[in-house]
Amino acid sequence: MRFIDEVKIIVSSGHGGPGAVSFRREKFAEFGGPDGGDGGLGGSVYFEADDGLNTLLHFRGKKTFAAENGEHGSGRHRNGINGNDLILKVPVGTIIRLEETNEIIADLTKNGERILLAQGGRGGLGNMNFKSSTNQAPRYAQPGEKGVELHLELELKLLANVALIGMPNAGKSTLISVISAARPKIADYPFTTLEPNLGVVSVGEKTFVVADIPGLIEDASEGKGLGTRFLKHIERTSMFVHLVDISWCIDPFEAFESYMVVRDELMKYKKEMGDKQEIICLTKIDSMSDEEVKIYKDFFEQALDKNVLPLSAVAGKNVEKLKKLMLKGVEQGG
Ligand SMILES: Nc1nc2c(ncn2[C@@H]2O[C@H](COP(=O)(O)OP(=O)(O)OP(=O)(O)O)[C@@H](O)[C@H]2O)c(=O)[nH]1
Ligand SMILES: [Mg+2]
Repeated sequence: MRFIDEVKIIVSSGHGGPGAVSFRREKFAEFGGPDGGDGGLGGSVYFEADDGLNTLLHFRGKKTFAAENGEHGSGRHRNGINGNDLILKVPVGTIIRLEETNEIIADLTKNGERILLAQGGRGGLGNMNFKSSTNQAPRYAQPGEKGVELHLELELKLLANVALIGMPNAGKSTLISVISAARPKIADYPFTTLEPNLGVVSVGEKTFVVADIPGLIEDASEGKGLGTRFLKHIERTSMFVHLVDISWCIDPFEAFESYMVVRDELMKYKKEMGDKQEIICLTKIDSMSDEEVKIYKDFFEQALDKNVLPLSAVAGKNVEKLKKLMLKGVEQGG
């Protein structure tokens, strides 16, 4: 399942501070020896892989990232303060290219891996370094070395954290279109989704990736329908959100049966699929009365001994709540 998140940014390391020209002042001598200190080192730019991040979304909206410059040296042999380094966190799996040549200069594959991309400029030497037998009073200090500016392209192949599952027509694509920028084709007949869609969902500062796959039908694991062709793509997600359309059912038994069909197919595909975290949503509740919804909710909760969430993607009912539950599940991993 290919979905690529890309951003272009400019990073620059800090300039080194210039060295100082200064002479010691003493009571009876107008000029003592040279005592100008060195400039501070410019800050460097590092990239660090962090498995708490799932997307490059936090780079959107800002284009340039700079480490601090080193400070000037000063008299009395005082060296300038070094500029702070800048550490930019990126998700594990981020590839960094030079924009101009397309050359890959970093490929961050392990959590905590840190690489130096732009070295800060060296501080210039102060005049205290240039005293010699022929020049007792050098009036010269080095300028600081310039920092480096790099135009970069960051690229991340997204892996889904959450998969939406359910029968055809359950409302999976509608939900992903409401919670993310994904714009899948939606239609009122089974099997509209032919290829999985991925969408990035934000909750406050946090983001995660949701996959919408074609619906699963009975005997999907034996090759019926489209669903299981895509099950391998969602094996690595931390959780499932299982959508059950209750709006068409005659009674809760029928709804529960349709839930079990999907569960069975998942587990026939691979038994471990049944152990993943699962949020169950009863969908399309905008077309039902509260009393009706409650009957279904109670039935499911008693049968499964866990909470289920009534949902309407169209009316926005419990959508925010679902996003928070998803985030919690993603953070717990699984
Ligand atoms: N009333 C109502 N209709 C909905 C809701 N969500 C989806 N629908 C409708 O249900 C139909 C199917 O929705 P989809 O989002 O395409 O369902 P899907 O689960 O992606 O279907 P497949 O891709 O076939 O598996 C469409 O006509 C939607 O407009 C909802 O919250 N309320
Ligand atoms: Mg769909």
